[in-house]
Amino acid sequence: MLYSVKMRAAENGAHENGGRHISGAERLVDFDKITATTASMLARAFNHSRGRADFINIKVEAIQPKDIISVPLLPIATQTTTDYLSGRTAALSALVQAGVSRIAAELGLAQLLSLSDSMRGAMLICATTGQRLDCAADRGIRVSRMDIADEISFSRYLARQELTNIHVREALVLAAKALAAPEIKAELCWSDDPEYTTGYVASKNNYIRFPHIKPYGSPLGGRVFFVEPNSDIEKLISYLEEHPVLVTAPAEGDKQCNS
Ligand code: WAQ
Ligand code: MG
Repeated sequence: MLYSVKMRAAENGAHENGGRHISGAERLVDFDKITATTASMLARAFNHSRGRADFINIKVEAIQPKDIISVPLLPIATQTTTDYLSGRTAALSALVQAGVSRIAAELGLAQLLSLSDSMRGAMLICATTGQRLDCAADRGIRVSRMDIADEISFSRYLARQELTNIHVREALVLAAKALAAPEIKAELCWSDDPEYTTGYVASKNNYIRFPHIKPYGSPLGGRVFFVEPNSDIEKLISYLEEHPVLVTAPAEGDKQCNS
């Protein structure tokens, strides 16, 4: 049996009472890893570069094994740019390449940039019109109940590409779950951790990293999912929030396409 372990932390009270989002995390772990997982989530919430959490919610729920689906990791590519503005221009091109209309890509980026502070979840935006589709306002939709299927092969896979940090590990798992939804065409994301300037565009074919996509020191980050027009939004939200997903990394020797 696997257990979903979720953490969300805020400063100046709970999120629902207007507290500022500090940190969140979600895992699917075996019973004997629950204690260690919650301890490391607490440590993370209390030692975060965004601020000092005074509200932490940790939720543990058993997951029915029959409900779990497997999805593959997306191949990783990196596009280095000289500064964050050209990083954003390159990210817009990647979104258009993924089938998002130019206007929707620009409106998605603009909505992310116009946030006064980071949300704890993601915005759902129409991939054709750029219109916001969810009603989650400043909260956003939080993707949950996902993890890597095999920690050791994932670590080896990342080490071969000289990627080791927690941001990339978690983002790859989240993007793999999100892009496995038929309704999601592409994702744009960068971190709200002030010191982490790398962001990415994920599509059905790949996960393209942009090492400079925001100014160093900015606490403003976010996520936008670009959604096919006429999608069933409630069904998509229920998949993102509730459907348990394990992500599989390619085995050693498997080729990855860095296009
Ligand atoms: N579901 C939906 N949105 C989320 C989730 C989630 N589980 N977790 C975070 N977000 C949103 C939320 O608006 C955060 O403010 C924002 O994303 C950034 O979250 O090197 O670390 O956890 O390849 O700070 C990307 C690049 C790192 C990784 C992203 O995001 C790489 C990152 P953070
Ligand atoms: Mg963060």
